[in-house]
Amino acid sequence: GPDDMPQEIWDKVKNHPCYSEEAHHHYARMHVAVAPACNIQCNYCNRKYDCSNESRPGVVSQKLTPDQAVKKVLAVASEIPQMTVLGIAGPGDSLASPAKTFETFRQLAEKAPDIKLCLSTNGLALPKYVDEICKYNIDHVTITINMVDPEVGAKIYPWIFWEHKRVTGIEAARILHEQQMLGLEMLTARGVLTKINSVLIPGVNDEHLIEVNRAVKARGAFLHNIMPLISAPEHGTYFGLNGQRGPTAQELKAVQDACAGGANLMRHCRQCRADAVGLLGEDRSEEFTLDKIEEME
Ligand code: CLF
Ligand code: SF4
Repeated sequence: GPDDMPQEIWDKVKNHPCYSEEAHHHYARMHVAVAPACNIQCNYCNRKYDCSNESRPGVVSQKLTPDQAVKKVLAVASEIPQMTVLGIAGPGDSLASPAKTFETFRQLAEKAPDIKLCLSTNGLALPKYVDEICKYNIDHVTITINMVDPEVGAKIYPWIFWEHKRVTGIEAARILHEQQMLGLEMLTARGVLTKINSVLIPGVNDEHLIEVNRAVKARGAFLHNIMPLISAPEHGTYFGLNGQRGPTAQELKAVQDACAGGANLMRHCRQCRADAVGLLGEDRSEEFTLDKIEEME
């Protein structure tokens, strides 16, 4: 609340439904699915569906060009005045399609300067784009960080695509880890608010997430969102097909409680889709499909 943080930070969080628990009752966010590609492979991903960095896996979003996305944001903003935040969270990684992501943000910064801009990424390409993030006044960045130890990372990420080559194993996890930490430090230095998402994978990183919480707090993360792995086999992820289960509600709470006193925890995440529209947990994306927006004009 306003009593326990500096005014300039409160100004950034007070109407962001993900950064303020209170704000999520009153303010809405929307996502536009403009970023189709990805530069890493997570064992909890099925490329047919939305990125699980931020989103509920197993949901197919309507992919948009930057021009279509901007049109949609302006249409939603005129219908839902509580819509304060526009996020790009997939369906792949926002920074693996940088031209599409930043063209969308560039147009919105110009045409809808009151809407706050938000982006979610796995962090691999983050250091490279920090300048561009600051250029469009993107005040909020989520990085999915599931480990700070490459040995743990090797169980989550079979490969990354780095400097035009595929890199595998511990080396891949080490590079990803270094880029995530560097990207987080750079954003903190520039005053961008960061949220860290961690996917809780029982038996893989459950005990390790306390170390993740400490490491991100030390680098200035504003919030830590520990999300349950959703690995239903029908979604066809590597984890799902190999019998990896998600955590129970009690296991999730136990890890969150063990992190108490570290980086602040977000506990109201609803694992949105990459084209979500509305209050958290109230998904109005079906009202704003492209054909319906064209009818509104
Ligand atoms: Fe979207 Fe994410 Fe920005 Fe929010 S969602 S890009 S920070 S505007 Fe929010 Fe949805 Fe949870 Fe994400 S409830 S999945 S934390
Ligand atoms: Fe899939 Fe997202 Fe991981 Fe990329 S970052 S592999 S889209 S879950």
